[in-house]
Amino acid sequence: MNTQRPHSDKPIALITGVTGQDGSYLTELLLSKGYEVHGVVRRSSNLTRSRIDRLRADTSLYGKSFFLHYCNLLDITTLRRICRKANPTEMYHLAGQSHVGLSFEIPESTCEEVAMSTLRLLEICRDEPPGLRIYHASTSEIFGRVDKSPQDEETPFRPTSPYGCAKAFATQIAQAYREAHGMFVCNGILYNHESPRRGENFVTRKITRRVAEIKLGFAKELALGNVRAHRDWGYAPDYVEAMWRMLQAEQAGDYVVATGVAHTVLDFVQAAFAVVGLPWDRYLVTNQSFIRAAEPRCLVGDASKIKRELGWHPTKSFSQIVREMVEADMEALAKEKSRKPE
Ligand code: G4F
Repeated sequence: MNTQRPHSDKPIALITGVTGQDGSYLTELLLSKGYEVHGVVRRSSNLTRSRIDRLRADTSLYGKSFFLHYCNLLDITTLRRICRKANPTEMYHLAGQSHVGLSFEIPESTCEEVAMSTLRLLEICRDEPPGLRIYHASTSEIFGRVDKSPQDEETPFRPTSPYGCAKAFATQIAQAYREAHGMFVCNGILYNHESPRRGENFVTRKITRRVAEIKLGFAKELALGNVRAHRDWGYAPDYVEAMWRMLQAEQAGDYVVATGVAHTVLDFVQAAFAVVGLPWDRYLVTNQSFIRAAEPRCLVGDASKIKRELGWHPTKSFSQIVREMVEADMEALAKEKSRKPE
């Protein structure tokens, strides 16, 4: 079936990975813009106390302009059915195993989820009526062993992890479908982006959570791996704005989304301890088990293209992001403590 897309008076978005940091911010952004939003949720996702809990509990939204559908990304028949039912004008593909370190432990399932699921989703979209716009969540990890900084859309792919390899495939297959089938598919090549909603197994949130625990007397040390690694850390709500802008462009393309400023993990540690007024060197220890088999070189992005063509700009500095995350963790921990009986 490949008939014309029926006219709808409001834009409709389908989001895979809706319960994640980015999925939750994107849902809020799209709802605020008047979209009908359909989220695809893995059966195992913990939906109670999840990042979209507030939206699910809002009876003026849930079941009216916000809908959830259960589906594993490998269940392609169900995914196709959901797509038919939701009839989206925009598809945001964010789902998949996203922890780089873990991808060395579970490379096959990472590649299945990240690479093959993107291909399968593109195949579904190819059979949809024309006009569907697709966003694929690519990543700076595709650049890996870089020989120049900052990187841009022309930088060659030299991934260093199973995750990076899977994303490189997914990015290239999205480009191939854009060229071969004329589909509107954008790759957002996003550098690290953080917020209080970041998962606790990523280094920034691990640091801010542990700093709050140390400050409030629940922990004694912060154990990390390679603190010399460089990353270009931005603010997650800015990055979902970039995703949306890509799908409003006249033409589909690939865009680097980054701040252009690199910091080390140690910079982040120092900034986080400074927020609570504690000396970082008293608490930081190295744990070899967090050191990865391989690391990319200095990842820092040149976002000139998206700034020039789509008017996107980052709104928060490194130190503002660190402060917001530490303060949010302090507040959440203090609340948890007041709820627990002594
Ligand atoms: O926070 P991370 O785990 O993020 P990483 O590996 O850069 O990946 C994140 O950003 C990518 C780019 O947007 C995404 F594609 C990906 O899905 C994910 O969102 O690690 C950052 C750095 C690494 O160099 C790591 O080796 O921190 C170093 N690190 C040092 N100690 C640690 C730790 N990372 C973690 N997770 N835990 C540690 O204890």
